[in-house]
Amino acid sequence: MPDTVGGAAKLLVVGAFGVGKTTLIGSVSEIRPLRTEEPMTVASVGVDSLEGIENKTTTTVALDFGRVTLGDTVLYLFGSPGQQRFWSLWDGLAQGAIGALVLVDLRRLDDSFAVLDQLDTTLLPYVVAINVFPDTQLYADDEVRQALALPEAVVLHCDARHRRSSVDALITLVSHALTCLDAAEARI
Ligand SMILES: Nc1nc2c(ncn2[C@@H]2O[C@H](COP(=O)(O)OP(=O)(O)OP(=O)(O)O)[C@@H](O)[C@H]2O)c(=O)[nH]1
Ligand SMILES: [Mg+2]
Repeated sequence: MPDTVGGAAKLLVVGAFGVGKTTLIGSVSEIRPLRTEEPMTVASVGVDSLEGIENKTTTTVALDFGRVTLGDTVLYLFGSPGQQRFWSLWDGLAQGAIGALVLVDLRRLDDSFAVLDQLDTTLLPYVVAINVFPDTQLYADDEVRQALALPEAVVLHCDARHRRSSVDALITLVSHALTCLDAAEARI
């Protein structure tokens, strides 16, 4: 790595089907993101709901990968597929990560519970990022925490299409992950 790089960290971007994971990694990545998009076919009708995301024509079948440098730190971003049928990939994706950004679509909040359960198996620190769509009804952060049954969770709002907003979400995640790491070290 060049001398200008002070450190590097791996982050996960997770969330239910169609919440904007690929969009977020694409909006922040300084390299052309690696994508594994495949067209959605009639086979997914009735399985993957497109309610609220009617323009979506492809889905991630393995992972997204991107890179962004913030200050002197390089962040490697790994996005997971949204559907449970692809979750065998999670173990490899989570290895070595310091934290996870959990993207949530408040219009389809129920879809997020399975992701949060899966995330629990990794023991990674995470923050909940509400990806705001035009018809998203907004709630206070405490209401979101209550609805997700996560009273302690860090909650933020973002627009995954916009770099600044996505960068802010990642900064919040890194800061939270480092706080958790410090707390874990202090306990040793
Ligand atoms: N209005 C709005 N649309 C968004 C936003 N983020 C994503 N979209 C749209 O929502 C759709 C889903 O985005 P993706 O990035 O493919 O979602 P994903 O989570 O990667 O989906 P899967 O990998 O299939 O689970 C796309 O049509 C995006 O253009 C957002 O912040 N606002
Ligand atoms: Mg995707």
